Amino acid sequence: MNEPLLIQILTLFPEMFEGPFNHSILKRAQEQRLIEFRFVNFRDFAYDKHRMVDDTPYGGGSGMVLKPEPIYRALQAAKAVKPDAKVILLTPQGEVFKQERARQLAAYRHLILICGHYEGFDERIRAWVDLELSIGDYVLTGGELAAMIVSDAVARLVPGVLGSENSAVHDSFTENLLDYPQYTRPFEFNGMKVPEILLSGHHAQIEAWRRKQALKRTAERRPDLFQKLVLTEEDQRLLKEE
Ligand code: 4F9
Repeated sequence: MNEPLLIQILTLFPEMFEGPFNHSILKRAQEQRLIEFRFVNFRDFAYDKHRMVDDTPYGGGSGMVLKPEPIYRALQAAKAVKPDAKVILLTPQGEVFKQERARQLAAYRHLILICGHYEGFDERIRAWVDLELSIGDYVLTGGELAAMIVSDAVARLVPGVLGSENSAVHDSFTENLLDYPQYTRPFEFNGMKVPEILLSGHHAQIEAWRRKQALKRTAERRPDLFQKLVLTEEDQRLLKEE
């Protein structure tokens, strides 16, 4: 039995994670001991009598800034649990999180995610992290939701979490490609029918149709992804059809 992937999350609000992490696939993955989540509240590492985690900014200005000491101590404690942690800070200033990075992180045995909160954090915190990640160009109320998204995307790539059918899902053939359209029963609903090809039983033709739909959809909706694709001759032929 493999050791689970340990994801430790440094946050002032561990309760925020209870919903997303305790349902469905992430719940099962923890029960199966494929992944383990631990929460470190860095307020527990603030040693003054008011357990202060933030303070006013040097140089003036509005808002509060997270102090370095509680986060530093919490990080030392988290690192002591298991060697070779990859330490990640969630911030809009980080590398934009993509599937390729999720795949790389799923190969680690220990991740530490640091969630900033309030109006910002002391710049010196940056020196202690291996990687800064952004989940997109918007500002959240804190890093917690970003940490949940990163955790979810990484966890589903850990072998066993999605079951055996998972392995083929992220091969080079489907990378950077949007999904093809899918249908289930009934055959007709509100006058809308399922494409006949899907009922034909011709496996090869169905695969070709799906590939074509995925390529066309990617070209139309995500030209940025489409230009990264390495098209086969068959792909080019499919794209030229009608
Ligand atoms: C983190 C936004 C990662 C996007 C952290 C406020 C954040 C964020 N991606 N916003 N704190």
